[in-house]
Amino acid sequence: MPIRIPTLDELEIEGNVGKIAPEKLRWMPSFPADTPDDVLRKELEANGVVHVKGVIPREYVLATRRKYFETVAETGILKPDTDPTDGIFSGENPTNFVGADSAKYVEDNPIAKRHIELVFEAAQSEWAKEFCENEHILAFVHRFKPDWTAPFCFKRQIWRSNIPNSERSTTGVHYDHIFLRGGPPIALTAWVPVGDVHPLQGGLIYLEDSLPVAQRIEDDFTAQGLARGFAPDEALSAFNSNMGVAGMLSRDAGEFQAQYADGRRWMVANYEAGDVVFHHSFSIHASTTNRDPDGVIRLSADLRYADREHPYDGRWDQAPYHANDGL
Ligand SMILES: O=C(O)CCC(=O)C(=O)O
Ligand SMILES: [Fe+2]
Repeated sequence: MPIRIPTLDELEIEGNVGKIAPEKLRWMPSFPADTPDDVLRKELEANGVVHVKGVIPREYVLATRRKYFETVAETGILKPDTDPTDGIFSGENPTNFVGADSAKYVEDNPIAKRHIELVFEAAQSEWAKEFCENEHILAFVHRFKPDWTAPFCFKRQIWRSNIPNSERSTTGVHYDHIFLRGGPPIALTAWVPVGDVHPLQGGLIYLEDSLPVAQRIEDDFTAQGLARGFAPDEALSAFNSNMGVAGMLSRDAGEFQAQYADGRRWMVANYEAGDVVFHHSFSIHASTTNRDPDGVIRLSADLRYADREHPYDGRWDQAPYHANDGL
Protein backbone atom coordinates (compact mmCIF):
# COMPACT_ATOMS: atom_id res chain seq x y z
CA MET A 1 0.00 0.00 0.00
CA PRO A 2 1.49 3.36 -0.93
CA ILE A 3 1.68 5.57 2.13
CA ARG A 4 -0.37 8.77 2.22
CA ILE A 5 1.99 11.71 2.34
CA PRO A 6 1.05 13.91 5.31
CA THR A 7 0.54 17.65 5.06
CA LEU A 8 3.16 19.94 6.60
CA ASP A 9 0.88 20.48 9.59
CA GLU A 10 0.64 16.76 10.20
CA LEU A 11 4.32 16.02 9.64
CA GLU A 12 6.25 15.08 12.73
CA ILE A 13 9.83 15.81 11.73
CA GLU A 14 12.33 15.15 14.49
CA GLY A 15 16.02 15.79 14.84
CA ASN A 16 17.97 14.24 17.69
CA VAL A 17 16.38 16.38 20.35
CA GLY A 18 12.86 17.35 19.43
CA LYS A 19 10.20 17.97 16.81
CA ILE A 20 10.45 20.79 14.31
CA ALA A 21 7.31 22.94 14.23
CA PRO A 22 5.39 22.94 10.91
CA GLU A 23 5.93 26.68 10.40
CA LYS A 24 9.68 26.02 10.42
CA LEU A 25 9.30 23.60 7.50
CA ARG A 26 8.45 23.85 3.81
CA TRP A 27 8.39 21.42 0.90
CA MET A 28 11.49 21.28 -1.26
CA PRO A 29 10.81 21.74 -5.01
CA SER A 30 11.54 18.77 -7.23
CA PHE A 31 12.45 18.79 -10.91
CA PRO A 32 11.70 16.25 -13.62
CA ALA A 33 14.75 14.67 -15.27
CA ASP A 34 14.05 16.50 -18.54
CA THR A 35 14.29 19.97 -16.95
CA PRO A 36 16.56 22.24 -19.06
CA ASP A 37 20.19 22.27 -17.89
CA ASP A 38 20.31 26.00 -17.19
CA VAL A 39 17.32 25.72 -14.83
CA LEU A 40 19.00 22.87 -12.93
CA ARG A 41 22.28 24.77 -12.65
CA LYS A 42 20.60 27.98 -11.52
CA GLU A 43 18.74 26.08 -8.83
CA LEU A 44 21.98 24.50 -7.55
CA GLU A 45 23.68 27.89 -7.36
CA ALA A 46 20.68 29.69 -5.85
CA ASN A 47 19.36 27.13 -3.40
CA GLY A 48 22.32 24.75 -2.98
CA VAL A 49 20.26 21.66 -3.71
CA VAL A 50 18.27 20.12 -6.57
CA HIS A 51 15.94 17.17 -6.10
CA VAL A 52 15.66 15.48 -9.49
CA LYS A 53 12.93 12.89 -10.10
CA GLY A 54 13.56 9.71 -12.04
CA VAL A 55 17.30 9.96 -12.70
CA ILE A 56 18.04 6.23 -12.34
CA PRO A 57 15.76 3.37 -13.45
CA ARG A 58 13.75 2.35 -10.40
CA GLU A 59 14.44 -1.35 -10.96
CA TYR A 60 18.21 -0.78 -10.83
CA VAL A 61 17.88 1.12 -7.54
CA LEU A 62 15.70 -1.59 -6.02
CA ALA A 63 18.06 -4.34 -7.19
CA THR A 64 20.88 -2.45 -5.43
CA ARG A 65 18.75 -2.15 -2.29
CA ARG A 66 18.37 -5.94 -2.36
CA LYS A 67 22.14 -6.46 -2.72
CA TYR A 68 22.84 -4.17 0.21
CA PHE A 69 20.40 -5.92 2.54
CA GLU A 70 21.59 -9.36 1.41
CA THR A 71 25.12 -8.26 2.32
CA VAL A 72 24.23 -7.19 5.87
CA ALA A 73 21.38 -9.65 6.55
CA GLU A 74 23.29 -12.14 8.71
CA THR A 75 23.25 -9.73 11.68
CA GLY A 76 19.45 -10.06 12.01
CA ILE A 77 18.58 -6.58 10.81
CA LEU A 78 15.69 -7.84 8.64
CA LYS A 79 12.35 -9.24 9.76
CA PRO A 80 12.39 -13.01 9.14
CA ASP A 81 10.63 -14.22 5.99
CA THR A 82 10.46 -10.78 4.39
CA ASP A 83 11.91 -9.78 1.04
CA PRO A 84 15.35 -8.11 1.45
CA THR A 85 14.30 -5.52 -1.15
CA ASP A 86 11.57 -4.33 1.22
CA GLY A 87 14.13 -3.75 3.99
CA ILE A 88 11.71 -4.34 6.88
CA PHE A 89 13.36 -4.02 10.28
CA SER A 90 13.40 -7.06 12.58
CA GLY A 91 12.75 -5.04 15.74
CA GLU A 92 15.96 -6.32 17.40
CA ASN A 93 18.06 -4.04 19.62
CA PRO A 94 18.64 -0.80 17.61
CA THR A 95 22.17 -0.42 18.99
CA ASN A 96 23.16 -3.54 17.00
CA PHE A 97 22.71 -1.55 13.80
CA VAL A 98 24.32 1.83 14.36
CA GLY A 99 26.16 3.38 11.43
CA ALA A 100 29.80 2.84 10.58
CA ASP A 101 30.68 6.29 11.97
CA SER A 102 29.89 4.87 15.45
CA ALA A 103 32.48 2.09 15.11
CA LYS A 104 34.45 3.23 18.14
CA TYR A 105 31.41 3.00 20.46
CA VAL A 106 30.52 -0.63 19.78
CA GLU A 107 33.68 -2.47 20.83
CA ASP A 108 31.75 -4.54 23.37
CA ASN A 109 28.83 -5.41 21.08
CA PRO A 110 29.83 -8.24 18.70
CA ILE A 111 26.66 -7.94 16.61
CA ALA A 112 27.16 -4.19 16.11
CA LYS A 113 30.84 -4.78 15.23
CA ARG A 114 29.89 -7.40 12.67
CA HIS A 115 27.18 -5.16 11.25
CA ILE A 116 29.68 -2.34 10.72
CA GLU A 117 32.14 -4.74 9.06
CA LEU A 118 29.37 -5.74 6.66
CA VAL A 119 28.47 -2.10 5.95
CA PHE A 120 32.11 -1.58 4.94
CA GLU A 121 31.96 -4.76 2.84
CA ALA A 122 28.95 -3.30 1.02
CA ALA A 123 30.71 0.05 0.48
CA GLN A 124 33.77 -1.77 -0.91
CA SER A 125 31.81 -4.07 -3.23
CA GLU A 126 31.91 -4.11 -7.00
CA TRP A 127 28.15 -3.41 -7.16
CA ALA A 128 28.58 -0.27 -5.02
CA LYS A 129 31.40 0.94 -7.29
CA GLU A 130 29.22 0.35 -10.35
CA PHE A 131 26.36 2.16 -8.69
CA CYS A 132 28.54 5.20 -8.04
CA GLU A 133 29.78 5.16 -11.63
CA ASN A 134 26.40 4.53 -13.22
CA GLU A 135 25.81 6.37 -16.47
CA HIS A 136 22.51 7.88 -15.27
CA ILE A 137 24.04 9.88 -12.42
CA LEU A 138 27.16 10.70 -14.44
CA ALA A 139 24.99 12.20 -17.20
CA PHE A 140 23.61 14.61 -14.59
CA VAL A 141 27.06 15.40 -13.24
CA HIS A 142 27.90 16.49 -16.82
CA ARG A 143 24.74 18.59 -16.95
CA PHE A 144 25.47 20.35 -13.65
CA LYS A 145 29.19 20.78 -14.33
CA PRO A 146 29.63 21.36 -18.07
CA ASP A 147 33.22 22.61 -17.53
CA TRP A 148 34.30 19.25 -16.07
CA THR A 149 36.07 17.23 -18.75
CA ALA A 150 37.01 14.19 -16.65
CA PRO A 151 34.42 13.76 -13.88
CA PHE A 152 34.69 10.81 -11.53
CA CYS A 153 33.13 9.39 -8.39
CA PHE A 154 35.30 9.48 -5.27
CA LYS A 155 36.29 6.00 -4.10
CA ARG A 156 35.06 6.86 -0.61
CA GLN A 157 31.29 6.60 -0.74
CA ILE A 158 29.06 6.12 2.28
CA TRP A 159 26.14 3.71 2.59
CA ARG A 160 23.78 4.45 5.46
CA SER A 161 20.82 2.60 6.86
CA ASN A 162 18.56 4.21 9.44
CA ILE A 163 16.34 1.82 11.29
CA PRO A 164 12.90 2.90 12.50
CA ASN A 165 12.54 4.45 15.94
CA SER A 166 16.24 4.50 16.68
CA GLU A 167 16.63 7.52 18.94
CA ARG A 168 19.46 10.07 18.64
CA SER A 169 20.76 8.45 15.47
CA THR A 170 20.17 11.19 12.93
CA THR A 171 22.95 12.74 10.86
CA GLY A 172 23.78 16.07 12.49
CA VAL A 173 23.64 19.42 10.75
CA HIS A 174 26.57 20.03 8.41
CA TYR A 175 27.74 21.13 4.98
CA ASP A 176 29.93 18.64 3.12
CA HIS A 177 32.86 21.00 2.66
CA ILE A 178 33.63 20.51 6.39
CA PHE A 179 34.80 17.03 5.35
CA LEU A 180 36.17 18.00 1.94
CA ARG A 181 38.43 20.93 2.77
CA GLY A 182 41.35 19.33 0.96
CA GLY A 183 39.92 20.87 -2.23
CA PRO A 184 37.88 23.91 -3.26
CA PRO A 185 34.13 23.83 -2.51
CA ILE A 186 33.18 22.64 -5.99
CA ALA A 187 32.66 18.89 -5.39
CA LEU A 188 29.13 17.72 -6.20
CA THR A 189 27.29 15.36 -3.85
CA ALA A 190 24.60 13.01 -5.10
CA TRP A 191 22.51 11.85 -2.15
CA VAL A 192 20.70 8.80 -3.42
CA PRO A 193 17.68 7.32 -1.65
CA VAL A 194 18.11 3.57 -2.24
CA GLY A 195 14.39 2.79 -2.09
CA ASP A 196 11.42 5.07 -1.47
CA VAL A 197 12.14 7.48 1.39
CA HIS A 198 8.92 9.28 2.29
CA PRO A 199 9.05 12.22 4.71
CA LEU A 200 8.47 10.08 7.82
CA GLN A 201 11.37 7.79 7.00
CA GLY A 202 14.09 10.16 8.13
CA GLY A 203 15.57 11.32 4.82
CA LEU A 204 17.59 14.48 4.41
CA ILE A 205 16.20 17.92 5.12
CA TYR A 206 17.88 20.96 3.60
CA LEU A 207 18.01 24.51 4.94
CA GLU A 208 16.60 26.96 2.39
CA ASP A 209 19.05 29.53 0.98
CA SER A 210 21.84 28.00 3.06
CA LEU A 211 24.93 28.75 0.92
CA PRO A 212 25.61 32.21 2.42
CA VAL A 213 25.11 30.82 5.95
CA ALA A 214 27.65 28.04 5.35
CA GLN A 215 30.11 30.43 3.69
CA ARG A 216 29.95 32.69 6.75
CA ILE A 217 30.49 29.79 9.15
CA GLU A 218 33.39 28.44 7.07
CA ASP A 219 35.02 31.90 6.95
CA ASP A 220 34.74 31.97 10.72
CA PHE A 221 36.38 28.53 11.06
CA THR A 222 39.19 29.69 8.78
CA ALA A 223 39.75 32.83 10.84
CA GLN A 224 39.74 30.84 14.11
CA GLY A 225 42.21 28.34 12.67
CA LEU A 226 44.55 31.17 11.67
CA ALA A 227 44.22 32.80 15.09
CA ARG A 228 45.11 29.51 16.76
CA GLY A 229 48.02 28.85 14.45
CA PHE A 230 46.74 25.51 13.10
CA ALA A 231 49.14 23.43 11.03
CA PRO A 232 47.83 22.87 7.46
CA ASP A 233 46.57 19.32 8.16
CA GLU A 234 44.81 20.44 11.28
CA ALA A 235 43.12 23.34 9.49
CA LEU A 236 41.70 20.86 6.93
CA SER A 237 40.39 18.43 9.50
CA ALA A 238 36.66 18.13 10.19
CA PHE A 239 37.60 17.16 13.73
CA ASN A 240 40.00 19.94 14.73
CA SER A 241 39.42 21.73 18.02
CA ASN A 242 37.19 24.40 16.44
CA MET A 243 34.69 21.87 15.21
CA GLY A 244 31.68 20.28 16.90
CA VAL A 245 31.25 16.61 17.80
CA ALA A 246 31.87 14.42 14.72
CA GLY A 247 32.46 17.54 12.63
CA MET A 248 28.83 18.58 12.90
CA LEU A 249 27.55 22.16 13.30
CA SER A 250 24.84 20.85 15.60
CA ARG A 251 23.43 17.46 16.53
CA ASP A 252 19.92 18.76 16.07
CA ALA A 253 18.24 20.48 13.13
CA GLY A 254 15.78 22.42 15.30
CA GLU A 255 18.49 23.75 17.60
CA PHE A 256 20.66 24.83 14.68
CA GLN A 257 17.73 26.60 13.04
CA ALA A 258 16.95 28.56 16.19
CA GLN A 259 20.56 29.72 16.52
CA TYR A 260 21.82 30.34 13.01
CA ALA A 261 19.10 30.20 10.38
CA ASP A 262 17.72 33.73 10.62
CA GLY A 263 14.17 32.67 9.72
CA ARG A 264 15.15 30.11 7.10
CA ARG A 265 13.01 26.98 6.99
CA TRP A 266 14.04 23.35 6.64
CA MET A 267 12.92 21.84 3.35
CA VAL A 268 11.43 18.35 3.46
CA ALA A 269 10.70 16.07 0.53
CA ASN A 270 9.16 12.84 -0.57
CA TYR A 271 11.98 10.85 -2.18
CA GLU A 272 11.30 7.87 -4.44
CA ALA A 273 13.61 5.14 -5.70
CA GLY A 274 15.26 6.54 -8.85
CA ASP A 275 15.42 10.14 -7.55
CA VAL A 276 18.75 11.79 -6.85
CA VAL A 277 19.36 14.91 -4.77
CA PHE A 278 22.37 16.87 -6.00
CA HIS A 279 23.83 19.29 -3.51
CA HIS A 280 26.54 21.93 -3.28
CA SER A 281 29.43 21.50 -0.81
CA PHE A 282 28.08 24.49 1.16
CA SER A 283 24.49 23.24 1.29
CA ILE A 284 23.42 22.82 4.94
CA HIS A 285 21.53 19.60 5.63
CA ALA A 286 20.73 16.99 8.26
CA SER A 287 18.71 13.82 8.55
CA THR A 288 15.66 13.17 10.71
CA THR A 289 14.42 10.30 12.83
CA ASN A 290 12.90 7.37 10.96
CA ARG A 291 9.28 6.95 12.11
CA ASP A 292 8.14 4.68 9.29
CA PRO A 293 4.83 3.15 10.42
CA ASP A 294 5.59 -0.08 8.54
CA GLY A 295 9.05 -0.58 9.98
CA VAL A 296 10.88 0.16 6.71
CA ILE A 297 14.61 0.83 7.00
CA ARG A 298 15.83 4.01 5.29
CA LEU A 299 18.77 3.21 3.01
CA SER A 300 20.76 5.80 1.09
CA ALA A 301 24.15 6.38 -0.47
CA ASP A 302 26.26 9.56 -0.33
CA LEU A 303 28.15 9.66 -3.61
CA ARG A 304 30.54 12.48 -4.34
CA TYR A 305 31.94 13.67 -7.67
CA ALA A 306 34.89 15.80 -8.70
CA ASP A 307 36.93 16.38 -11.87
CA ARG A 308 40.45 15.17 -12.67
CA GLU A 309 41.18 18.48 -14.41
CA HIS A 310 40.19 20.62 -11.41
CA PRO A 311 41.61 20.53 -7.86
CA TYR A 312 39.88 18.09 -5.49
CA ASP A 313 40.32 16.55 -2.04
CA GLY A 314 42.56 13.55 -2.76
CA ARG A 315 41.94 12.10 0.72
CA TRP A 316 38.53 11.00 -0.56
CA ASP A 317 39.90 9.10 -3.52
CA GLN A 318 42.51 6.90 -1.87
CA ALA A 319 40.35 3.94 -0.87
CA PRO A 320 36.76 2.91 -0.36
CA TYR A 321 35.14 3.73 2.99
CA HIS A 322 36.83 1.70 5.73
CA ALA A 323 37.30 1.77 9.48
CA ASN A 324 39.49 4.54 10.92
CA ASP A 325 40.14 6.27 7.62
CA GLY A 326 40.16 9.50 9.60
CA LEU A 327 37.76 11.40 7.32
O1 LIG B 1 22.09 10.21 4.67
C1 LIG B 1 22.48 10.86 5.63
O2 LIG B 1 22.03 10.70 6.77
C2 LIG B 1 23.55 11.89 5.42
C3 LIG B 1 23.91 12.09 4.00
C4 LIG B 1 24.76 13.28 3.74
O3 LIG B 1 25.03 14.07 4.59
C5 LIG B 1 25.30 13.50 2.37
O4 LIG B 1 25.03 12.70 1.46
O5 LIG B 1 26.01 14.50 2.19
FE1 LIG C 1 26.32 15.63 3.88
